Amino acid sequence: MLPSALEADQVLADLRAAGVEAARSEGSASPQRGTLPDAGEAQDEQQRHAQELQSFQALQRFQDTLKQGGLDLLQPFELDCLGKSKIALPGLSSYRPTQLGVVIGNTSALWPAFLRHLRGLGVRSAAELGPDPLDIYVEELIQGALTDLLEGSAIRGTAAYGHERLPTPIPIQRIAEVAGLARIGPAHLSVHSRFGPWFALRAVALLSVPADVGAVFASRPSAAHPCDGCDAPCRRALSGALLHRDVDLATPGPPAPPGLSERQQRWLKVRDACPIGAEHRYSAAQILYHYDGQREVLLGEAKQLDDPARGGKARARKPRP
Ligand code: B12
Repeated sequence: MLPSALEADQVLADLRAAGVEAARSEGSASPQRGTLPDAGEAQDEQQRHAQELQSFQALQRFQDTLKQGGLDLLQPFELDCLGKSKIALPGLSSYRPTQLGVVIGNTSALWPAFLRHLRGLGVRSAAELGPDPLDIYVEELIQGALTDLLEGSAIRGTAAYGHERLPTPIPIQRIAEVAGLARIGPAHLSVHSRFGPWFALRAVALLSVPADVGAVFASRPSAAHPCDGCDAPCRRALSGALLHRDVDLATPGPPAPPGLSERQQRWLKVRDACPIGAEHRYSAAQILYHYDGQREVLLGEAKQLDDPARGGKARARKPRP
């Protein structure tokens, strides 16, 4: 939802006040008392205000488009965090350290949006789909939202995708960590304070606006490590998955969807071992797609697959992280 002009003005005023506060606490020079801005300065100020408002509204639309498409996690951060943590990203050097980065991810909310999209395309058989339809969907959604953002404002921007493996994958889990979205747990899964490991990381956007404009996303960074104080049952599950042993597949826990291969049942145990976010576990169909790459679940079988009484054939395929 776009804010009304009044609401937008108020948020901008708050953002500016926060900026002024930050500048003061950093000890930067404050304006001299008693000096009135001349007409030129007032005009500059007005122009800056209008541009900020435009950026703010364009970012709101960017957020709305991504959320409607199922990318419901947006975490803003100051690009300086990457430099400080020695994290490199393609294109990063053409942005200032004070500018805005956004980590884009999703919870289980992506699945129904993705299925809706495929239904809209009228896809009837798996043969009509490319090898990674979800990655393509995510990329088109983000690229589309980004193009609208750049065309509708003076912002410059780009996005790097977590699924791209060449020349090397971007360290999106470490970026999510420094951005404050989620922390890396003992089983190498990123753990969110609310969703646990039941979310995915999709892309990082770099935008040429001051980082504080990211307040529009209203997503506060989380400082505490959600794994603090946990006795890390995921560790044992991880060694079971890596060594194909050590975990009794019949141990209590949420049932694996019928038809999931034994190898992927072990990987699923790693996520299920986390005590946080179990209520946000993916549906059976989403698990079969992500873990075993079963594409039949995309074509109208999703509802039946979510019924635990239904059986199915195991097909071990390449996982779709
Ligand atoms: C290649 C890959 C894999 C490979 C190998 C991983 C590896 N590095 O050895 C395999 C196929 C094994 C794999 C498995 C899975 N993956 Co994977 N994978 C990736 C991918 C595309 C690249 C990893 C990478 O090289 N990163 C770059 C390096 C530079 O990053 P890094 O910070 O140095 O290292 C991090 C990871 O590499 C990982 N890691 C490092 N060493 C190892 C060793 C093992 C055994 C594992 C599992 C992970 C791991 O942890 C590091 C942070 O602690 C990422 C996306 C991404 N761009 O990161 C997804 C990603 C890490 N995978 C993800 C997932 C969900 C999975 C699976 C559950 C598969 C699935 N079906 O969904 C499993 C099991 C993971 C688990 N721990 O339980 C998610 C994690 C989400 C989350 N909440 O944490 C990611 C972020 C993709 C996504 N779309 O969200 N994955």
